[in-house]
Amino acid sequence: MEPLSVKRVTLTDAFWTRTQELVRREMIPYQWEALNDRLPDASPSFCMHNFRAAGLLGQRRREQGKQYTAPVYSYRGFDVWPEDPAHPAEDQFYGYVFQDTDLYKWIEAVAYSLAVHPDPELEKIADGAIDAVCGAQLENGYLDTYYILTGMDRAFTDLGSFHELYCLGHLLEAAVAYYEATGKDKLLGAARRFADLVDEIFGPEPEKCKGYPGHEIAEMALARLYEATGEEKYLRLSKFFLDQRGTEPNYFDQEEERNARRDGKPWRPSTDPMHNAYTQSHRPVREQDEAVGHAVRAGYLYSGMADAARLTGDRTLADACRRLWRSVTREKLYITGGVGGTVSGEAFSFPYDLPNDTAYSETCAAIALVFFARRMLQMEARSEYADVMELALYNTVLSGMALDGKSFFYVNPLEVLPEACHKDYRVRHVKPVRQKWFGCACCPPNLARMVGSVGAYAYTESADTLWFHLYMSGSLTKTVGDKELQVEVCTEMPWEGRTEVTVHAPEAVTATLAFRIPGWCGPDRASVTATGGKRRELRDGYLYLTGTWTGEERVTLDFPMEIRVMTADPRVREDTGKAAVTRGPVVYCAEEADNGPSLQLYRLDMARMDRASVEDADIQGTPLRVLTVPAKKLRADADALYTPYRAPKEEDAALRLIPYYAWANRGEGEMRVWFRV
Ligand code: FUB
Ligand code: ZN
Repeated sequence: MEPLSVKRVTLTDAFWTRTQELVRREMIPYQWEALNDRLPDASPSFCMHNFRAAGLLGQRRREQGKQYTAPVYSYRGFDVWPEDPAHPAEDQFYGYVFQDTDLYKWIEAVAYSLAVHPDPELEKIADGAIDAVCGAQLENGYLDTYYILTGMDRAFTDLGSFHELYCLGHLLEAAVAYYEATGKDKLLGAARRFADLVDEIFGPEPEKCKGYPGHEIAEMALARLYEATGEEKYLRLSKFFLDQRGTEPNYFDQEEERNARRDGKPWRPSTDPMHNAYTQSHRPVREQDEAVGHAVRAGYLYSGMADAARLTGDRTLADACRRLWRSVTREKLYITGGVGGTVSGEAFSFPYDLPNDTAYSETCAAIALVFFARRMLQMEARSEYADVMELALYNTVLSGMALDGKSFFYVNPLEVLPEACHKDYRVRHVKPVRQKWFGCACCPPNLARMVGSVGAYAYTESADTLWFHLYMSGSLTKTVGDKELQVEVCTEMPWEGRTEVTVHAPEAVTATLAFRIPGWCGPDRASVTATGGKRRELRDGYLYLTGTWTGEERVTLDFPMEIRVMTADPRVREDTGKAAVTRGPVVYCAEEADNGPSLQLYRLDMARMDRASVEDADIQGTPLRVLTVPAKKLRADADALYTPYRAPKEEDAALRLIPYYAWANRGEGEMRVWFRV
């Protein structure tokens, strides 16, 4: 099954076009300023600075030939910052080793925006940025400003942690997207030249390097490049990286040892059994059955595995994807669709360890989960994949950005006490308000490319079938043989569950439309009516309607959207005896702004839950639905830290709940998703 390109899906959806407009009008221009270090009071990026510095180096080399010697740096750490940020040296690299990727993600976001919203001025800026990227590229195709500026002698010597192949991956993603959106192939050409160089250096042939990316993404990006160009060597390289990962002797261990010797440092093999789990290189990928390690890396790896499984028909790889999917979604997924519960290594913790206040739940990790889910859907249409994709999108992905698109969360906790964020080292990673930018700014441009391409996640297709995974108002054309179905979707998701699909078939077409029955509704409560007597089959969470579509036909989907009080598996220690409130795909939370401080004093009053209500509201001018649910509030009148037990004194109360993604848009305050019941 193939996804539909961004260009093929016209979105008219109130919710998503508003969010995409934020990306177009706010985030893209704002992030361009950030990449050029022009945002006052925000962490500098030095991203464009690095491309320009690398271009300058190339220019000097060309002008001065062999007499030119590049500066040699004694410190070549993982991140480098100028002593005086206002006066960076024009020829030096700054930032994290993967700083280039912030621009690549931005270009990708621009591409999705241009695909549906031509904007010559923005395109000109992006073309200029692409010129800067190409100006930095070495003659042999190499393209990573960190090594170009700090010394090519170390290129490809620290794959485990220095992100070169991660930079390649993001470059490929951006280049394909920009080519598909604009037809311009300058960046694609540069990206292919870097990929070709990597293909010359890495591979199964005896003389080639047996390494693979320390931070995955090249695997899925090479698969995408293969699909865009038809060039099989890119798929082979992706497969090589996947096949190599976790084989013995472990490449990263060998590399560490080599580097220690090179740098005259002591080295001893690690005795930690989880060593290498951080990079998912602890075992060959086909033998992995538990999601471990750095969560973004993991999500990108699993996405690459699913791509390769689909494109090569590799069943053992597909089975590994299914096992890893189960591990993530049955044991390690927050109710908000976030993953990666621990700050230590920005990683998955052990099963059912899902703390709320110390949660990491990085925005990029939720985005990676969306990528993984979409690729599983391309392999097999099972609604559980789309359910999780939808959950992640409407909750943790969107909570990564402010409602005005101008500030961002990296970490997405489920419980916040601002005082703790300021005073307790254990939650130092949790910010009670969104930040303008980050030194390590992986999340904001990732969000821009995710939101900009969201239409491409709603559908997949095969020759005669169109699957509806997410419901968004808009239109598209499905071609079946030499005939067409024009499909129009009208919905109020995520606030109401009724969706009308109108199908225009100028000529009679035999085809199947497959509609996902959302898990939050279930097949027993869903109702689907269709004109024209189609054959109906409910399979793996999709209702398949097959038959001849002719003239104007209509499918009406009704997915009752009720307020649901959800509990967690009792093995999730932090949520035992607690409940969270959801409605449709949206998870709700309480904020101090509506309910006052000390949110821990509230419990949900299940006996009166039938009085819970839904109403339209807005936060900072953004329309949304809020809930009011009956609660009891504990009187906080203890006169000592500890007192003998007595029945709690509670009073009737009501909790006002807002969508989780909209929290922290009204200043600093407490927030909580899980409540005692
Ligand atoms: O290492 C590159 C990116 O920076 C990761 O994906 C994020 O988790 C952050 O560490
Ligand atoms: Zn991130």
